[in-house]
Amino acid sequence: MTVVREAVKATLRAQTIETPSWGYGNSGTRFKVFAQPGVPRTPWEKLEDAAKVHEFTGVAPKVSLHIPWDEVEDYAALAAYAEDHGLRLGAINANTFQDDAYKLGSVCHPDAHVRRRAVDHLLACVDIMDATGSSDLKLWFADGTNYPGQDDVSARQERLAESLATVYARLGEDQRILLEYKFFEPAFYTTDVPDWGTAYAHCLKLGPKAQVVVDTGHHAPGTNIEFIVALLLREGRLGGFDFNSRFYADDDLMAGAADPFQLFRIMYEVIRGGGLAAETGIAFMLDQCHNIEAKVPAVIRSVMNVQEATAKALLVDHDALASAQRTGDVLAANAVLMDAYATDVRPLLREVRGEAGLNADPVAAYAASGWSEKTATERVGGEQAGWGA
Ligand code: AOS
Ligand code: ZN
Ligand code: ZN
Repeated sequence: MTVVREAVKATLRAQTIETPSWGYGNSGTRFKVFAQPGVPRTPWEKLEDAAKVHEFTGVAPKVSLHIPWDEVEDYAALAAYAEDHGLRLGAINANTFQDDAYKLGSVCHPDAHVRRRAVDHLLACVDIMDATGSSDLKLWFADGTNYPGQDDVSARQERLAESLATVYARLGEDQRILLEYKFFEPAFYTTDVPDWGTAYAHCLKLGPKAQVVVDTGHHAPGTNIEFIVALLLREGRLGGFDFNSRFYADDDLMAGAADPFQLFRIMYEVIRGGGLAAETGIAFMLDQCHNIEAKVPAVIRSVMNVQEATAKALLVDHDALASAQRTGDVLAANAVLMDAYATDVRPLLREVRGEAGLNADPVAAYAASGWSEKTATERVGGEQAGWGA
């Protein structure tokens, strides 16, 4: 038992969760963006906030950027600034959805000029990755149609494949495409990458440096996300997660807030498939917006929720489970999982933090640090970080 506990603690210590730069900025719905005092005004200040999350949790050393929301003159300098703050720059998120030119799509647009513009942006993102040392180009396309007959759905797939192939050819040896899917929004009739199957098919065609991202908010209600995770992991095509919570659609609420049991089930499949091992390269990212709650503590809470789900999933008794599964003891097998889920892992995580020289309670430690008061005084005129919905 002690051996198991020590192994679980070692895995939890080694866990890495990547936080999104846009989660630190002001955000809202299409109805209203509520500005908060002290929000970062620049990418540099977003990194300062992200550094606080890492300082108090010890497991959030990477930050995803979004281009152009995090546009700077010198990306190598931004990477150096991250390093000075104990961080590394993670995925570069491209944006082919906020220009007027993209009304009918970007990489799937019927006009070759618009497609070229979108592809050029993606290639520019790879240039940025070269400068920052990031290995991941994260692609989510808002492309789709609103009405039957609006465009040729199959031709759009062809354009998508062509555009992706151009970008794939530009990738460096240690770089990859992480392709995200989402079943609706902003398009309402067809979406060009609506589901894991479409993303997987494109990744297969592209080659081994293309993998799928599972954003937990991007599925129809009732979808069994952990099955998708198990399948992609098995096929070597699970590139990473965008963790967040949803009650209705792509709500981007704090990970583990709406359905901690689902997060546990996902983490169980990750662990079952060996996905926590660093060599699999699975990126455990958050993709969230904190519209009404304080941002830095919300990111801290989300990181802790992922840690708790991971800890519970690590506690699943594999031998007992395998034996119950072998003998067809449905109730016993289910009980093994439920026992792990019902375990209060907070004492274990407090221990892990204490042993790492951290305060056992990251939220309280952050509150006591005075960072939110300091930034509220010093950062006057924080802008919306880009994401409005
Ligand atoms: C959009 O719904 C996707 O979740 C994106 O991953 C992300 O929220 C956006 O691209 C911000 O970078
Ligand atoms: Zn996402
Ligand atoms: Zn989303």
